[in-house]
Amino acid sequence: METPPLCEYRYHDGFEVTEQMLNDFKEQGYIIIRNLLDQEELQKVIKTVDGSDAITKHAYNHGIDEKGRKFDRVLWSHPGHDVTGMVARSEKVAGTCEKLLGGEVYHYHSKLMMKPAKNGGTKPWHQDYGYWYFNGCLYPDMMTVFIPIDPCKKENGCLQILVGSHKCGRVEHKPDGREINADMKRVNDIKKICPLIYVEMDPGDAVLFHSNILHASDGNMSDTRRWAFLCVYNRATNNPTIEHHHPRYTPLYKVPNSAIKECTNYTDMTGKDIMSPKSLDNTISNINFVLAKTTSLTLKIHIISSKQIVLRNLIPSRDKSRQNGYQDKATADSFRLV
Ligand SMILES: O=C(O)CCC(=O)C(=O)O
Ligand SMILES: [Fe+2]
Repeated sequence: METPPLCEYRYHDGFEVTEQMLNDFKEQGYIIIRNLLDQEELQKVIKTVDGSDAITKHAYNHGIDEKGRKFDRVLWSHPGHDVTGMVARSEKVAGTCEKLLGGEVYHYHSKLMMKPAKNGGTKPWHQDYGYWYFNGCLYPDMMTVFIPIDPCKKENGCLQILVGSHKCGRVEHKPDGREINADMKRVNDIKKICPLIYVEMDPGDAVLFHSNILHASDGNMSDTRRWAFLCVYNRATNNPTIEHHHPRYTPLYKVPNSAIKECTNYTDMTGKDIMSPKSLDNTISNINFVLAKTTSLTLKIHIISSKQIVLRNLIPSRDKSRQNGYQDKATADSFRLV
């Protein structure tokens, strides 16, 4: 299968979402916008995420891969009023997503994905909607804007995408022994028809992708860490039916792009509602975090309410009739947590 040309564009003064961009997003499931943030904006974002511990003090291990490598993240519900919040509220980020999704969006969450150098973990194949479906989001009218903080290249585990795979619909997600991710048999079949691309980007570039696109990233054994800032949006018309750990419809106060440069708040994270993975009985970050903390395949997961969990048996089954290998009521419940 030939690698298709990238659906890539460059940000410039007077940037507009074109018919071609809409068509690429619809048909291929993603677009890349080079230089979405200019140098000045990017430096402000870097100062906010890396100039103090205001954000990184909330980091937790998002998963340990089969080679023991780790991947940390910080996740927050609302944009807040610091520089990262201005980016998430900006016309060029949020407004572009509104055009691509065809209507008003709200901020579903943002996150800093911190893949360390030398020992950075993988993110296995998944669709974001593979998780968000279980949060009561009835439509896959959701998307992510992935903005590298560091160069994201093949060597340090950049994002990989199966082009056009969003058209395959929601793929089953199930525990792979470590985490809950897409059914690899299905992914391998999809790989035969949807070309795999490595989305190599420089800091300030962005890839905007549909919630049903299959994506993954490799481990990082290189000397360069791979951090990225991701903003996630949901259509206002897709208010989740379930109260869960990400926000239901909350109007997004958008700002002009100039607000990014005008913002001088690098440290006050008030209003972001940053997740604390330490409080299992309040907002648990996600099931992959829980899985990462356990050493055994025998897990106990119980959801007492949308805000309280304990572990219930998720036992690998030897029973051939349960080909998934897991008892699945708990699996379905646990998806709500991602
Ligand atoms: O940062 C990455 O490599 C992938 C992150 C991702 O896909 C996610 O958090 O859903
Ligand atoms: Fe993802």
